[in-house]
Amino acid sequence: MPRLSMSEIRSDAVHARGIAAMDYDRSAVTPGIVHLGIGAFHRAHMAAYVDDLLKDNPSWGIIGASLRRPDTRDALAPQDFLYTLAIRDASGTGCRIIGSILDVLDASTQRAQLIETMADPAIRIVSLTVTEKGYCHDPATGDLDENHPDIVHDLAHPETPISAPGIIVAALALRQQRGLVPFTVMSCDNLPSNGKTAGRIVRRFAELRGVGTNFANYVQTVSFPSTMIDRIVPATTDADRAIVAEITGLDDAWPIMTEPFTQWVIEDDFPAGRPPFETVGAELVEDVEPFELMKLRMLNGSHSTMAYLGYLSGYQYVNEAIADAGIHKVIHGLMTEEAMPTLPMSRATLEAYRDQLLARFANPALKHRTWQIAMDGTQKLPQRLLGTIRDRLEAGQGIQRLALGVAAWMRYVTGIDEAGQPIDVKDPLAARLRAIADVAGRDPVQLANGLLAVTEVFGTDLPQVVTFRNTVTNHLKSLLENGAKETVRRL
Ligand code: CS2
Repeated sequence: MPRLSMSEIRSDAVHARGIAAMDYDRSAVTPGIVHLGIGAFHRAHMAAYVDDLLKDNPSWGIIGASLRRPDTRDALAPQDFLYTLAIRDASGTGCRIIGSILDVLDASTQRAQLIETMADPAIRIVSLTVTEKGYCHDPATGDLDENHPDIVHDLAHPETPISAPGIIVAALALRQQRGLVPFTVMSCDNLPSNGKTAGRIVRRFAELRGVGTNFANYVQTVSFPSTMIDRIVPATTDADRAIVAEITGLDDAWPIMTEPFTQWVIEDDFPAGRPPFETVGAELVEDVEPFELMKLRMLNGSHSTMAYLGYLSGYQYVNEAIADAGIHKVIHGLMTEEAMPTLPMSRATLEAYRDQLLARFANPALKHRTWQIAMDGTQKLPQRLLGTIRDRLEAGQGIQRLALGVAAWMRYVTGIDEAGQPIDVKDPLAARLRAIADVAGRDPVQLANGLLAVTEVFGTDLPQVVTFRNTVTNHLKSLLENGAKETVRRL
């Protein structure tokens, strides 16, 4: 089978299959955006929006960068950085070829080139999907973690940074030296007020780097619009590669599988200019926060709760978990009774959003693994479940289902499943969590106490709230004694 490439997509065979591919002249496209974290999520979401607008706005091509591994570059370089986006649901799979990514740099071997590219006057936006942990922050407070090994490294070696804040600040310093206006930094990660968080972290890093008042003032002028980004993107498998090859007749080393739904809400604050994102379906607004809160608390809060309960119940995929009547009821209740009353939108809007989410979770073609979502719980819990819990406790309201989500995470990070088999817990704090679990054994009180003392997750306030501590501990006791399915059934 021929490899996907610019010449292959012009072939009659591909035309005959009716595969949509770039309605623009790719050779006329020039870069305007550098994207840090060129993973599956970016390629299913922002890169597709940009692909839609290049026809009329060819100066907004994307240079992608991966901060840790060369795998995306290695997969895409031999295919002219093209890839297939496969959109799947029960009715079938539709493929299109995306060409908006013009190059991919691997920061670990091409760092100088990446920073130089970011300092190019043509680059007006630096966007990010580096995942929660890529911000090197304390998830509970949202402040830069000054003891984070990558930050310690970057402060000692500011010219050869490895962290996202370090790379951004190095590029900004170069732009300032050259008398260029700064680029806009657009976070596309699942963090509360992601723009504000990115801004706080970059400014603090710049301050610690200490390159003078002028630079501090320059960094103050950088804008950090917040965005709410939404599309479910499971990790690509070999089975997916085979499905895509069968449809397109081309060998794509790294196609991206996603759902039909997509949403992007962007704060309109781009002093250095931006492409007309609104012409391709994005919503440009003054304040993204209500949208972000709704998404984090309803979609992501449900996702994490389903991931832990589902995994422990033996469900490999989200659609299997949500098909379980007990889990469905917990998730429906978590959204309706516990999350929705904390959100500023109208009841009708929230109900429609909830129903749409339940249908999206049930998409049988997505094959979204519970294990994938279970990853990095320490970075996700604060904004997905704990913020909602804080608001409800303050208002004297119940937290049964949210607390079950937290307890299921605690049970999951013990690293042993209900059949006594090891769980591959992926988390920056995995070793610490495991050590706590090993000391506590199967004692729910000790386990809950040990994990609640992880202040990066729970802060210093929540562990002191007796209702919270007791509700979580009772659920954890039941999870350990009766298992996840039975605990869900009883709730
Ligand atoms: C998921 C998200 O992996 C996860 O933690 O909850 O990636 C989710 O699929 C996206 O936020 C959907 O927009």
